[in-house]
Amino acid sequence: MITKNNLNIKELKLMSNAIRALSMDAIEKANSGHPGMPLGMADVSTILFKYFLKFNPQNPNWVDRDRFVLSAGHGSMLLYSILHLVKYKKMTLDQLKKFRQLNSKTPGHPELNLECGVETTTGPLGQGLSNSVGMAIAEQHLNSKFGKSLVNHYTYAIVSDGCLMEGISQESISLAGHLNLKKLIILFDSNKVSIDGPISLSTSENHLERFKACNWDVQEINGHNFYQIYNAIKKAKKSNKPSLISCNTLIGYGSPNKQGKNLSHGAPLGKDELKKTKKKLGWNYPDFFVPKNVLKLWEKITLKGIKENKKWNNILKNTNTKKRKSFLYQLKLNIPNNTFLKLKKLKMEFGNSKEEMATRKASNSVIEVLAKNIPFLIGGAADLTESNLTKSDNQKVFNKKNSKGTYIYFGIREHAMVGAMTGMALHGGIIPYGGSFLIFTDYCKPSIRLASFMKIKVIYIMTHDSIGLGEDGPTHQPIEQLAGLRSIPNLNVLRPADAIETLECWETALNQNSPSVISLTRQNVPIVRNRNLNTNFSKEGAYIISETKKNKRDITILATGSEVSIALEAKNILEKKSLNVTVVSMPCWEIFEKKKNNYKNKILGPINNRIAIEAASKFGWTKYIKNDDYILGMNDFGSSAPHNILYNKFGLNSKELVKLALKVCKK
Ligand SMILES: Cc1ncc(C[n+]2csc(CCOP(=O)(O)OP(=O)(O)O)c2C)c(N)n1
Repeated sequence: MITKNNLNIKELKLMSNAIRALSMDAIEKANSGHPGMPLGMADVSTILFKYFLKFNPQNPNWVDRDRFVLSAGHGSMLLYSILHLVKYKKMTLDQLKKFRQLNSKTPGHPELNLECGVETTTGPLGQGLSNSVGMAIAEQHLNSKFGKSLVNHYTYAIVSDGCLMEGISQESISLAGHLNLKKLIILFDSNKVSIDGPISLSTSENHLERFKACNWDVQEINGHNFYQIYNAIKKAKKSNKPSLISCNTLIGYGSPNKQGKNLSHGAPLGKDELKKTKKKLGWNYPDFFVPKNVLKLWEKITLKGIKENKKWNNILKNTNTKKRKSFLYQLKLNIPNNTFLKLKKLKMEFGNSKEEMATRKASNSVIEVLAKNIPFLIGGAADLTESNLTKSDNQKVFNKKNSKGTYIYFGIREHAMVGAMTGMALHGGIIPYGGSFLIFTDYCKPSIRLASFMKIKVIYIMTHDSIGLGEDGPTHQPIEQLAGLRSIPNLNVLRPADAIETLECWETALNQNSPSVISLTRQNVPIVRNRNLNTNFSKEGAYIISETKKNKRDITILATGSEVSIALEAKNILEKKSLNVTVVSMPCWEIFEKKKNNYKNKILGPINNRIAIEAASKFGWTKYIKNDDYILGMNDFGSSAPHNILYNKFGLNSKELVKLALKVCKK
C-alpha cells in the first residue's frame, strides 16, 4: 500500500499537466478535437505509464510489452501527448502540431501505428474494449504455451461512459469474465458526462455491479488521487479475475468554466479558457513547451522500458533452443509447408468423390487439416459450432482451465467475437478465425469494418449464405449482406462454388494480408471443378470454369458459390441449341479487381453478352454486367421453405438462366 510519503505528488502533477498542456495546445491549433477526456484522464494515465506499463518506445514491436488501448478514441490527444513524452521517435512535437491534419501521425482518432505506439484503431466507442479482450486472450494463450519468462504482460484499456453504453461492451465484458482473463485491466473514465450532457439523461445503471455480475473484480477510486490510482492498479494486477477500476474524474479537469460539463467534451476550449486553464493548473509556459525537468521525468519511464526490454532479450537468448525456436516460429505466422501438401491430398479426395457436399462441410475438412498443422491458428464460433462446422476433432477448447486450447466458444456474441479476433491478430502470434451465419455479419459489421481498415489477417467463416438455407426463412436468409461486405475496402469476400473452391478459398484467405469472409452454403452442392486440381484458380478471384470453345463465345455467364452449378446446367442446355457458352466462377471480386486488365477482359468477355446469377441482391453486379435485366438475383427478402422450392420461386434456376441467355443472344 502506497501512503502519503511514497509518491512525489509535485512531480506527478507536473507530468500529468504536461499531457494536459500539450493536448489543449494541439486541439486549439487544429481548432477541433476533444479536450475533456485528456484533461480528465491525465492523472490516471501518468500513474499507469510511470509505474506500471511495460513498453519500450525504441522497440515498439517488443512482443512481451504490455498492451495499452485507448478505447475512447476521441481522447486521442491524451495518447499522442504521452507517446510524444515517452519519446516514440516518430511522435515528434511537430506531429502534435499537425493534429488532425492530412498525412500526420496524429489523426482525429487513433489509427493503428505500432511504430508510434498506437496498438489499434479506435473511435467507434466500445471497439477498443473488445480488442483488449482479444489481446488478453492472446496473452493468456501464449503465456500458457511458452511460460511467463517469455510471455507475461498485461492489457490495459481506457474506456469511457460511451464505451460502456455500447452493446459491444456487454458482450466483451461477459466473455472476458467467463474466460477469466486476469491480466486484463480496464480503467473506466467515469466522468458521468457525454455529448448530450450528464449521462443521467440516458442511463442509470450501476457499472460496478454489472461487472461484478460478469465475474470481474471491481474497484472505485478518485481518478485524480495519485495514491488511489496507484494502489488500485497494483491491486488489479494481483487479481485472479479481470479488473475494472472505475475512476471518478472530472471531464475537462482544470478548466475554470468548462470542467465537469459537456462543453469540454468535443470542442477546443477557446484561447481565453485555455489560458485560464493553464493558469489554474500552474502551467506558465508557452504553447507546446514542456520544460526540461518535466521531460526528464517522462524520460525516466523510457529508460526503464529500454532496460526491461534488454532483460527480456537476454532471457530469450538464454532460453533453450527448442523452446526459443518454437516461440519465434509461432510469432512469424508462416504457414508450414506440409499444410499445403496435406491440403493437396484433401483436394484430390474432394475431386475423386462424386458426392454432393455443402461447402461448410468441405470447410470443416479443411479446418481438420489446418488445425493439425498450424500451431498458431485459433478458431471459434458464436454458438453455431455445429452449424458453421468450425471445430475440428483435434482442437481442444480454450477456457479458464485450459488456456492452451485453440478453439473458443464465443457464445452468442458475434460483435465481441469479431472485436476480440481483431485484438488477437493485433497482439501477434495468432491467426484467428471465427464463425457465424452470413446474415449475422450485420451484428458485427463495425468490427469487420475496423479489421478491414487495419488490414489484419483474420478469417470469418460465414455459413448459411443464401436463401439456400431454406426452412429457417427470410429472417436468416442473407440478401444484401454480400453487397454490403463487398463494399468494405480491403475485405476479401470469398464465395466458393464447391468443395474444391472451398479449399482454395481457405488457402487464399490464409495468404492475404487483410481480412477475409468465406461465405459457405448450408445446402449440398455438386463438385463443379474436378479438373486442374494442381492449380488454385480461386486465388485469381475469377476464372473460366467451363467453356464450349476456347476464344469463341456467344454468351458469358458469371456466377458465384452455389449458383455456379446452375450456370453449368444452363450451359449444357444452351450448347444443345448450338450456342458457345463460357461460365466464369467468381469466388472473390476483390482479388479479381486487382488483376491486370488483359486478364480481366479475357475472363469476362464482351459486356453485351454477359449475364450473371447470384442468390443475393443484384446491387453491385453492374460493375460487371450491363444492367439489372441481365442479372438473376434477389429483389426481395426470401421465404421459409425447402431450398429447391425457393430457388424456383425466385427464378434462380437453369430454365430462367437459359431464357435470359437466349434473350440476350438475340439482341
Ligand atoms: C459507436 C459510436 N457512436 C457515437 C460516437 C460519437 N461520440 C463520440 S464521443 C461520444 C460520447 C462521449 O461520451 P463519453 O464516452 O462519456 O466520453 P467523454 O465525454 O467522457 O469524453 C459520442 C456519442 C462514437 N464515436 N462511436
